Amino acid sequence: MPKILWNHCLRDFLRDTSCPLWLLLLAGRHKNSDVNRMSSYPMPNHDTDELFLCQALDLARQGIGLTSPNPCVGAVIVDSKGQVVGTGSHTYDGLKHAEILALEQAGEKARGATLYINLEPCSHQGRTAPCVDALIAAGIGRVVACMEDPNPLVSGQGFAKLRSAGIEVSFGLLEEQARALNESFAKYISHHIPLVTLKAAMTLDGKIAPPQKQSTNSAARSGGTRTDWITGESARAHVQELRHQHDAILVGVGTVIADDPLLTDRSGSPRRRPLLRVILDARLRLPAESRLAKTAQEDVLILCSFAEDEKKKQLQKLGVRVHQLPPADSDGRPDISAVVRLLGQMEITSLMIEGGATVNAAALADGVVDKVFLYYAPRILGGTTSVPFAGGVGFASISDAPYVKSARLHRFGEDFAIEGYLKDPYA
Ligand code: AOF
Ligand code: ZN
Repeated sequence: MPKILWNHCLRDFLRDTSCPLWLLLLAGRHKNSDVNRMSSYPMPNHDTDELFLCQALDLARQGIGLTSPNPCVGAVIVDSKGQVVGTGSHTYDGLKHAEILALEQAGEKARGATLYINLEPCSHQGRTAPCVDALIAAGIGRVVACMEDPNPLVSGQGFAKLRSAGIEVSFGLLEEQARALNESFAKYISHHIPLVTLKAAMTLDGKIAPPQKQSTNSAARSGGTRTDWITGESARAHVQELRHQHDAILVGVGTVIADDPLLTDRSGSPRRRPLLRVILDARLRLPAESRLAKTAQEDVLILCSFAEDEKKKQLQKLGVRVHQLPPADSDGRPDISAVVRLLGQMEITSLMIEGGATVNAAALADGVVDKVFLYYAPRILGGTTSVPFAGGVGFASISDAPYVKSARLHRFGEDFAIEGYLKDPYA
């Protein structure tokens, strides 16, 4: 078993569960030994279930970047002696669902065995046949899942069909982790629009940049390498992980002109579709010599209201996609809800908005933001002309201001981040 699975598992146990010490020692032992030997340890059922579900969740996480617009799903089949006889991890291009891959590995050994899976097995005909039928046919005796499938075509019907075939079904263990893993799938499959995360890196006093003159095109000034990062290396590496989890990233053209960013996923992990780089650019000001335009391979999408024909052709020749949307304000900016709907039509399940201040404010004002990931460095910039996290007119009263629920704190050396929700992705 890949070492990373157990490492992730242990981290989750330490963070999210009150795992007994003996179980941690046992899991530690598995790092260097064969997981199949688990059967020789007398363990209460609940903890064994949690351990195998943890393994299924780790297999599911291997699909991040490879499953969208489908969910991340991992499956583990364990026989009556506690031996792992099959595992599966879904990828969209691989077509087969995780439980089918695990069943194929298990073969005859699936009879009477338990399936551990992070998501309810499907009961509908999609690109593939219903998994519940295959599980019933293979003689699976018990199914332990983390959560119901939020897909309205399934939601509960998979479990019902398994139960009516005499299979013992339980779900709800490690549900919080499982729901977090597939939150963008849940939003997309129910509403056909992406989950929108607003990300920003700022000083403790909420500034994203010093007064504009000093920060303008710092990357271009220093030959493409920025020297004025607010947060440190470890927080910035985490941003790459966040980009890897997303289908699309969006910034305003002002940010492109000021910073000349690349907006690519540099996590180093594989992905099935390139990160779609979306620029809100009402008047098609994107410089043809920007790094974005120079690296475009149909993965840069400009959303504009007015497009001068010659500039449009010039950018399109470079591999930039240009799409016109009706202007929603006097400056010609499109409505961000219309942008989000358009991205949903392109099978974008997750969108990360990375600024600047005008776009951040518009996204909050339009009510499209589902969650925030706000990074803070221990600095205080001060001043009335430095750039705030969100510009515009702001909210008129405390009661109008969006409330961030279920906030979690992450540490990155001396920097930290707040991850929290403005809306429930499963609502
Ligand atoms: C997956 N992978 O491992 C499981 C899924 O069009 P299809 O046949 O690929 O069906 C996709 C749906 O199947 C998906 O929306 C979800 O409801 C369900 N379960 N999907 O992509 C899997 N188990
Ligand atoms: Zn399925």
